[in-house]
Amino acid sequence: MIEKINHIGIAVKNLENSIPFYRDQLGMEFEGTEEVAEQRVRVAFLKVGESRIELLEPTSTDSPVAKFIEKNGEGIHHLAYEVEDIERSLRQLSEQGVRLVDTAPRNGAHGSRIAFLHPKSSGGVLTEICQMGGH
Ligand code: CMX
Repeated sequence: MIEKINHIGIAVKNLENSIPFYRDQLGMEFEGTEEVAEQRVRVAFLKVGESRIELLEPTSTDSPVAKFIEKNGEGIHHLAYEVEDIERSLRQLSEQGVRLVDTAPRNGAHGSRIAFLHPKSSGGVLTEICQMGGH
């Protein structure tokens, strides 16, 4: 089902303060920022081989990322795996009893379609599956 690790999401309070470490100190290729209104976050992507680091800044106090930072501080927020057919993957996971946050895909960055699995079903690691392209 899983093709590769698409990205690792890292919750930050402020993108502009966080980008220089990854771009300038670690030397990653900065691919730009984008607002994902549906998730109430602004994201920055930095390329690492075939994968990316996704920095997530909350755009409102009721954003899931704002709640995460309030509870845990800044840090690793989720792992995103790329799948070929997100509807099929969601169906298979649901049939196997995995608890889903999203029963249907929603819009992510870069025209992707994404869905989250509940961390209670995945050993405390918030897990995203994503399919590239599509909207
Ligand atoms: N990683 C691990 N555990 C997490 C978590 C995370 N990122 N976020 C929340 N949790 C845990 C909490 O610690 C809490 O555990 P306990 O019950 O043991 O205390 C439990 O999940 C419930 O957390 P909560 O703070 O009460 O929050 P909610 O139940 O309201 O929401 C969740 C939890 C996962 C359903 C919600 O954060 C969500 O829907 N996340 C997916 C959407 C998202 O994060 N979008 C932003 C990213 C956008 C993008 O990549 O484009």
